[in-house]
Amino acid sequence: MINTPYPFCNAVPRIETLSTTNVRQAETKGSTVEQHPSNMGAGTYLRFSAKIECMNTKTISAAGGPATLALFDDPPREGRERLGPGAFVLPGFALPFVDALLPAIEGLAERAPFRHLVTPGGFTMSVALTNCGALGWTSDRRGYRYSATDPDTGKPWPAMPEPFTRLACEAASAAGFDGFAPDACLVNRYAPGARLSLHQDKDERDYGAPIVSVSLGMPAVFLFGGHARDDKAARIPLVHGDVVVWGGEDRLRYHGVLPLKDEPHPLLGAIRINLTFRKAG
Ligand code: MD3
Ligand code: FE
Repeated sequence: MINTPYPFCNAVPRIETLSTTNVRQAETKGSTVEQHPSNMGAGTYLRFSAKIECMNTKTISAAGGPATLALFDDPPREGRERLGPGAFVLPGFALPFVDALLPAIEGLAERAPFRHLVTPGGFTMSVALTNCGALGWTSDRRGYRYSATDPDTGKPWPAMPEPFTRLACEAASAAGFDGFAPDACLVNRYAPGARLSLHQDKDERDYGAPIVSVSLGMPAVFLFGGHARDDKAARIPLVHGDVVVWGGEDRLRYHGVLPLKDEPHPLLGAIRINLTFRKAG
């Protein structure tokens, strides 16, 4: 288990203040030491008790010896990849927002905890979820629906944090959908092995608005299918910070997520978080 500073990853934080000598010592003992992502001050490090093997990391030589640099130190990946007439991947678009998103997700999870819902067919979803915004997506034996309240607490879902709304709107604009005003944000949490089988998103009132999806943490392979369940699906690898926008003709395509591999991410550990922004009501 990797320690991360975010309890929604079910891991205990290990944030330490270390001197250069301490860093070297910890590394000799097999720990991986990284600078704390949110600039808590010089000398603040994240200490991982085991070596992390992860894509998106590179080892550099610095004055204090080799150190692992995490994704947020990589050069920004820019541009726009077209998947279909109305579907775009914006690689790394969410990276500048990550420092604001993660504490906000932590706050949401305290008020509306992640849970594994049961589908109308009686299966428990491998993905755990929660919601924020005016409407939240839920499922039980009676069906799928959007609800203004959390069925677990009877209270309204937490408000959509400001950085969520800003990221969703800016991403939609970058993909050519101006004026996106999401009223629902579904937060999906994947552990290794969790998956989402092929489905369409049809519970929203208006299919005219796009859907914006933000990937955080472990990488995933996204399945981008056609308008019939049996159409061949393209496999789209998505990594931490990627944003996908789906609208227009592509809005009702079948899609899903392959079972996640256990490829821990330096910030979130063995977790993938996906934020899905929708205009539901
Ligand atoms: C493609 N979640 O919660 S949204 C979902 O990674 C869901 O957790 C995905 O699918 C996840 O329903 C990412 C991606 C998405 C949403 C709507 C689409 C892809 C789409 C509509 C058409 C085509
Ligand atoms: Fe979906």
